Amino acid sequence: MRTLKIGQGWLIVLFFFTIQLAHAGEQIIRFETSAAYNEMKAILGNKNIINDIPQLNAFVFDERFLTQITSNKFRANRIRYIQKNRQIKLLLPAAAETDKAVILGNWGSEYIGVKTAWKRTYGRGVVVAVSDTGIASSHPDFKGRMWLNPGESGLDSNGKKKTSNKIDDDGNGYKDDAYGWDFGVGMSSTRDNLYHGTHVAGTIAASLKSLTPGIAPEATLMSSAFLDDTGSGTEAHGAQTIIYATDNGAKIVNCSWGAYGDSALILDAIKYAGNKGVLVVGASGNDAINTDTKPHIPSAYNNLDNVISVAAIQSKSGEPAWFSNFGFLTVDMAAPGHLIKSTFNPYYGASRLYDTLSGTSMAAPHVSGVAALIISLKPRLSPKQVKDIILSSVQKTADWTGITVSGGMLRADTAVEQAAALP
Ligand SMILES: [Ca+2]
Ligand SMILES: [Ca+2]
Repeated sequence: MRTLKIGQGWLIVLFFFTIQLAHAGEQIIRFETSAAYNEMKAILGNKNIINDIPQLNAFVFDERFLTQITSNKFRANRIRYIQKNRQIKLLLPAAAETDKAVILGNWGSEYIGVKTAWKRTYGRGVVVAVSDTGIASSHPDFKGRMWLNPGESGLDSNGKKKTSNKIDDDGNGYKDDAYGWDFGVGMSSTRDNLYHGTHVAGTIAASLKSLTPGIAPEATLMSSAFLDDTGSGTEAHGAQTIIYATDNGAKIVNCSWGAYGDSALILDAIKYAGNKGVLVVGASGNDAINTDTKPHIPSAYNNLDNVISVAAIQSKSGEPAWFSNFGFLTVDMAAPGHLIKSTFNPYYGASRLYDTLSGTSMAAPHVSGVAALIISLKPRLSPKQVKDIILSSVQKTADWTGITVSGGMLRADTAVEQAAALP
């Protein structure tokens, strides 16, 4: 991982995401019905099923079984799709930059008018899932902010702690998932495998006492992780982070990751979330390209009512950040994403609690934070209503007209006032 060190120990790191080579020989299959899915599971046997996604009648299997699954026409009729289980990986850009990060402070939250919005709400009562590398939950700025699964905490009937009794006490399919889940390692998510998720989480809901308070500093953070210490994860795990968050009470899922191409499974996971009233916020990607011609997912699924795709604003100038993807059809709006100071994983590298990062990864959580403020005020709003408020309350500018759906930049103050005015 390349980083560039500039004055006072600040690190400037930019994240570029793309799909790498297919994950070694894994395929994802989705069946039309649970009957066909159960039948194929029985035929293949548990030991040959790498990953199981019952909510979508889907599972991951080794591709050496592909012929066995597809050769029977009767079964093939009931297969909705088969796709490779590709790998998603964080990448760094060709060029790093030096800039005056130190003097910018918390420009992002100030720029969108968050202090005015805070007169109405701090986002209390809303669970925001961070689909990422995990969250360094012991960071002091997350005190009281982390989600605790009520069904996996306290004592069981034998007097053992539900957090560690190796029993799926709440029956949600995951043993001891008291602190969310890390799909990459297959256990409860208590740490950040890198530092990316911690930074994103801080922008959403670092506490008011933080040096860098989040946009919704009383919202609750759920870690639904899948990216490892190299920033890699599979498509199936990415889809599962969205499904897990949905099933366990999150109202918003922040996806500061992505890939080029298409993914039937991730699209289905997002639809699953939408049907259960969950909003997905996606980063538009960092390759300075038009994603209308080269779709970047999940952000380019913004034609769905429950997806908002977010580009990055250059620090304070209001212009598109030099790296930000854009798209008249596929990018909804812009938010601060350049030289953003937020919480950092204290266990990564030279210990520090804050750092400054750039990327559309940093822009998306500004929107997730505003969505949390809106839902906190009006919990009954649908994802579409929340999206409509956020897009219709943007500050329109010439810079963003024609290259985004809304033509403008996130406004926390205007969005929250619009929500407050609703019956
Ligand atoms: Ca459980
Ligand atoms: Ca348990």
